[in-house]
Amino acid sequence: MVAKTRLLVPGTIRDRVLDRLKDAFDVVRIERADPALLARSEAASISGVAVSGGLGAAMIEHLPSLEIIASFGVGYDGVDVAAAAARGIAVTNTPDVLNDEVADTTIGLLLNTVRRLPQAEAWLREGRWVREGAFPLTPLSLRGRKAGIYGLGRIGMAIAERLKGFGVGIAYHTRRPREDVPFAYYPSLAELAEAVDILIAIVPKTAETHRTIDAHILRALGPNGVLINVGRGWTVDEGALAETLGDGVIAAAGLDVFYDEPNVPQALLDLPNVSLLPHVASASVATRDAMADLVADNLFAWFERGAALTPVPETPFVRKAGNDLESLR
Ligand code: A2R
Repeated sequence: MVAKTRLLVPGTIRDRVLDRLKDAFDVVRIERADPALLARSEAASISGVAVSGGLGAAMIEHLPSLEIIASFGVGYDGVDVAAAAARGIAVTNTPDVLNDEVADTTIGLLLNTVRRLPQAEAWLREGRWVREGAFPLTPLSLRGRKAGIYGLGRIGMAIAERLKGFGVGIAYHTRRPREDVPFAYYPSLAELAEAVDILIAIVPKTAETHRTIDAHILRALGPNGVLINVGRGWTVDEGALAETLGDGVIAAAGLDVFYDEPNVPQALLDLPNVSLLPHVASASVATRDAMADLVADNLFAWFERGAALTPVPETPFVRKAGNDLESLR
């Protein structure tokens, strides 16, 4: 009998990934991505990894026969892609299948933030409608606003499509303008913030996007400004945000992501004009199942047909016997 290809799954991952893999592969589980938890002899037999969360250089280094890392999620900042690319190891993510869910959640968070719907529901549930009468009118409204999307990629476009239906203006900032959209392009984030009164961040976590939404950008957004972040907490200076929200420098914020999840700064929790969600943008059963399937399908495609379905741009490799490095570029 031919030995099955061995995969490592460090830490927790959606059961559906394991169910999909268990018959075709020999799956090895360890509690977390820590080289100390996997003997060298066993590590040498691992050809692929399925992971939700992260895989650092030390763990990649520990796996000499590794060919592919299938990461759960569209953001793959937790995987040391440079270390993988240097060894010709393919990294895959789960793009597109979550666009609509994340965009839906973004609109929900925007409405919650502007129209204070969670507070209105709490008002009803606490019996205040009966005792005190109508919930106070919201000072903010979407009417007459202009939204700026920071990151007009796959998810940013799905958000823009939805925003069209709300009758708000749409503008964006990316490093390079897109040829295929009618929206106003701003070559810097500061110029975008100046031009709009809703800023929606949906950029990846990279060295270039670290705390780019700082006091300067928030001041540019202005006193009627609303910040929505559904990308990565890394992108926002949370201290500056809490201060500007408290001082009325901007009007309100809606956040699904935080700098140090699951820890949310007390200064944000204490503010009445911020709507907070526990990183749920893609978190429906249907969408997480689709993401799980794409993790498994990438591993099947690699080992059965020699090419992953959704490799990240930094690792455009195809499989060769003996795992010789070959680039598609
Ligand atoms: O800059 P461009 O032209 O490559 O446009 C990308 C933009 N982007 C940036 N914009 C301004 N300054 C930067 N330093 C910068 N880096 C990237 O972000 C593009 O418009 C967008 C990313 O789009 P996609 O790669 O299609 O990612 P997707 O699927 O929309 O997901 C975005 C992020 C994930 O990386 C996760 O962190 C999060 O959403 O869930």
